[in-house]
Amino acid sequence: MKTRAAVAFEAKKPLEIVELDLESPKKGEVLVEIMATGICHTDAYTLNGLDSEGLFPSVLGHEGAGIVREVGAGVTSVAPDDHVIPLYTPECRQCKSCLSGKTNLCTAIRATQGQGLMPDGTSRFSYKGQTIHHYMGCSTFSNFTVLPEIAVAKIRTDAPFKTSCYIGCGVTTGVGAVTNTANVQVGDNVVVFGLGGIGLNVLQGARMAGANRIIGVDINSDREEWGRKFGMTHFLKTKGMSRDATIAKIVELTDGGADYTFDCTGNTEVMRTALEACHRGWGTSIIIGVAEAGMEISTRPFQLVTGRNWRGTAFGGAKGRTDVPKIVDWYMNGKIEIDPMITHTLSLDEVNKGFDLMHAGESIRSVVIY
Ligand code: NAD
Ligand code: AHE
Ligand code: ZN
Repeated sequence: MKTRAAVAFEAKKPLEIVELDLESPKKGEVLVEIMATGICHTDAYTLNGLDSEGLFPSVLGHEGAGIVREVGAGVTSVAPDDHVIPLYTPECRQCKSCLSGKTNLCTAIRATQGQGLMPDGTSRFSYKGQTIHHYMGCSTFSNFTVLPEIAVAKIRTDAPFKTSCYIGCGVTTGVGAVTNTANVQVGDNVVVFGLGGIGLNVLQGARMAGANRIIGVDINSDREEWGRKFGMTHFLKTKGMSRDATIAKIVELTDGGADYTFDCTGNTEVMRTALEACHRGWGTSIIIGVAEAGMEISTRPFQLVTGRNWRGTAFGGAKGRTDVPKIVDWYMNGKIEIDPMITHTLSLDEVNKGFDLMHAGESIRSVVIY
């Protein structure tokens, strides 16, 4: 079949809207009509050539919601007309990682996913006979996409696509980092570095968990108003501030350092600040931000000797097929908010504008509606 898609033909070039050929779903795969997709900073990072796994040409996008239109042989867990959210972190429930109960990082199809291919080692997308790669196993910047069955979460049919697509990455990543990875407790002091599409969801996760002080840190002062809407109690504008001054201010506000800090910037200097702003003896810093290829983190080992912990999280530690439908329920029951964070809705033809708005700091989430 044919599908309209925004294709990343080359790094650092705008996406091009073209009609692609899309093969039918093979064994264990499903064809999904994407109804809406968010634009996450990770899409921009890959498009800018900063991802060590980045492949071109490819169909980016990994924050979608849609409807199953066809299933391949052997598919049992979803059927045509089911509403689904694609999962860049699948959940096979059979691999060593899934069975360990210790991680959400299913390894069943990770190798081929990182090569921009379906589990059988081939792509379903092509353009004028040339192979186009999948991205993060999702490729939601295509109106129709093919996904492995283990990489879709079936969700309730009354959830709007425009907002529930955000649960495919940003919402789950931010809220899950608090509830699954950190397990923030009532009364904990929390600091969130970077109040964008992910950081605001960490804030609302911390509010939901009953955190005491919830400190937001950003270089963009417009983010103060945004943070306060989602539970932030204190704001620190760090543009021009040294690491030591930032840490000193956080230590003062938290009576010795934070119980939990979260990096939602992808900046390795910020990651260090976030670690060192943790409380001596127990504070934990969680890296959410994705750093560009070649970057490394550093700190004095003494920071860890004296009890600070450095951790990371992907997709908020969520097991997609199990947890995503529950997060959709949280949204539909008013336990978490999404609507105000969708600042812009665009057509597929306007997708490049979504990247421009992100880079200009003018959007929280832009969503493409098909
Ligand atoms: P975004 O562009 O919406 O927000 C980033 C925010 O960080 C902005 O408010 C920006 O002003 C702020 N910022 C930038 N540099 C800063 C600095 N030096 N100090 C303080 N604040 C600074 O991006 P997003 O969509 O929220 O994504 C945030 C990061 O999380 C990205 O690196 C993205 O790739 C990553 N991410 C990771 C996962 C995961 O599973 N681990 C999931 C989604 C996104
Ligand atoms: N491919 C990159 C790393 C990119 C990365 O860390 N991706 C996150 C999700 S970001 C979503 O917006 C992730 O899930 N990582 C776990 C995984 O298995 O990819 C690189 O550095 O090579
Ligand atoms: Zn993302």
